[in-house]
Order: sequence, then C-alpha cells, then structure tokens
Amino acid sequence: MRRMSLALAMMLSTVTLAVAGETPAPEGAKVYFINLKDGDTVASPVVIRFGLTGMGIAPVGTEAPNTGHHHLFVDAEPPSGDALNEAIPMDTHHIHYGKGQTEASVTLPPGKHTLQLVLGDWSHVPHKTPVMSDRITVTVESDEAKK
Ligand SMILES: [Cu+2]
Repeated sequence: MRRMSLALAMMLSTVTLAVAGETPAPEGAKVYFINLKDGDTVASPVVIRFGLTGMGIAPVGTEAPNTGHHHLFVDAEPPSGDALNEAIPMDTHHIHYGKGQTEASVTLPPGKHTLQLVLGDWSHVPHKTPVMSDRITVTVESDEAKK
C-alpha cells in the first residue's frame, strides 16, 4: 500500500513537471501597455493598464485553455533560457497579478525604470510561446518636478 502511494506521488509529480512551461499560447496572442509607451514621463504612483488580445485572464490556480495572469517586470531582464520554463519569481522586480487584475497602481521611485508585461499560466510559468510586451522605459518625475 505504501509503495503504491509513493509510485502514485512520483507519477503525479512527473505529470506536474511535464506541464510546467508547456502551456500553449495561441498564435498572435499579445500583451501590451494600454496607457504607457516607451519614453513616457509619469508621476508615481502610476496607474498601469494591462492589455491582452487573443487570450483571456484567469486567476492563479485556474487551469483553462488560452488564459493566464499578468506579471509586471520592473527594472528586470526579460525571461530567457531556463527561466522560460520556471515560475516567474515573486519580488519587487516581478509583481504578480494573480487575482486576474487588469490594472494596478504602482509606486516607483523617481528616475528611469524599465517596465515589461509577461503573461504567466495558472502556475506562474510563461507560456510555451512566451507572451510578453515590449520592454519600455519610463521616467518617473521627482516630487520637485510636480510642484
Ligand atoms: Cu504569477
């Protein structure tokens, strides 16, 4: 009995591994910034609206075809290599919108920042054809400039 459940557990974990990084994205799916473009100057906190065409939004843990949730990369390199098959890190440079949010108010320190949207699947892994926006640079004005 014990042996059987171990075998079952191993089988399940193999299945989970095989699924990671394998979620397909439909051809032509695009994620983009609705209200920001490269070179914009913004005030912090900045409301960022996330656009998605060709796919739908689903919260974390909901596995449905052609869906995912948004991730905002702040001053972070685009995912490449092994990272494309792994869950997107969760830290100040990689913000997850796992409830299915399509906009967020983001606080950024003054100065130049790069922003990029990356769609992740139900387990935070980029899709098999990664769905990523252009990486844009925005300048956050200082408090002085706002006066
Ligand atoms: Cu995520």
